[in-house]
Amino acid sequence: MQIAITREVSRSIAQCELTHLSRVQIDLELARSQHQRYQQALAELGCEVVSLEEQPELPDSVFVEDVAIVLDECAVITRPGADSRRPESDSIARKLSEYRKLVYIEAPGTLDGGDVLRVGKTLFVGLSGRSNRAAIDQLRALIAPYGYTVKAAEVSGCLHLKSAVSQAAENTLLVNPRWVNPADFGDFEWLEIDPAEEYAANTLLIGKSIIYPTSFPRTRQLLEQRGIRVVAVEVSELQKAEGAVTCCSLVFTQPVTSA
Ligand code: CIR
Repeated sequence: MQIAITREVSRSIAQCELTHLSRVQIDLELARSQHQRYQQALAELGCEVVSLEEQPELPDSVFVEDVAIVLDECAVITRPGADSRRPESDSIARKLSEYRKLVYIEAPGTLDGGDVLRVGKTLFVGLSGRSNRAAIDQLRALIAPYGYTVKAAEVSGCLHLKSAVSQAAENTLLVNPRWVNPADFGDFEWLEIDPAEEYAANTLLIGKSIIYPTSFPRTRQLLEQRGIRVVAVEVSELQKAEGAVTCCSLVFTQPVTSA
């Protein structure tokens, strides 16, 4: 069974962190209904959605991906690169402790989950404005005992590694080659986004389907031509907060225990 942890959109999302985008008005009600539909897509794809309550004082708290990395053996509680986001960790850690042993990234390390692309036993970690080498070294030491390999990858021009590259199918990565170097990622098949859609490389793979924004029709066509099943969601308001589809959930497998 797959669990997807999500969190309701904060009423203060208009005060979110922005790095590469200019601030434009966010329609809170629309953001919330788009987020509802996103959660519904997760449920339709077989996830049990565990929705945490709103954190009114934490503008970016809907973006739960950034505060943890959930592996089969443990959950790594990150130390987000933006000061305003550090208080998001506590309640996610409490919830995750119901499922996993917790381990922590500590100062001077900073790490956003949006910088971590996990493919099998390999974790690619973006060196971005949010995540640094100290955190990468800590992460490597924390999870090496479980057989994981951690590889650093330079990111430029975007917020997180997964703004630039994400997994679209078992052996296929969707990439914007202007923001990362494909050579850093080994032997995967590559699908390049349509160059007219620079934010199109972030997709959330659940089973054999992907949750994907409606705002990138050209890249969506490329994905579908590869035989990838796309569940399209409208996320315009979350995109204005520099979010995308991976960042709104923490998805992990939980063995079904028999009574
Ligand atoms: C931030 O700048 O931290 C938020 N406004 C957006 C975070 C999006 N997270 C993600 O893509 N993993």
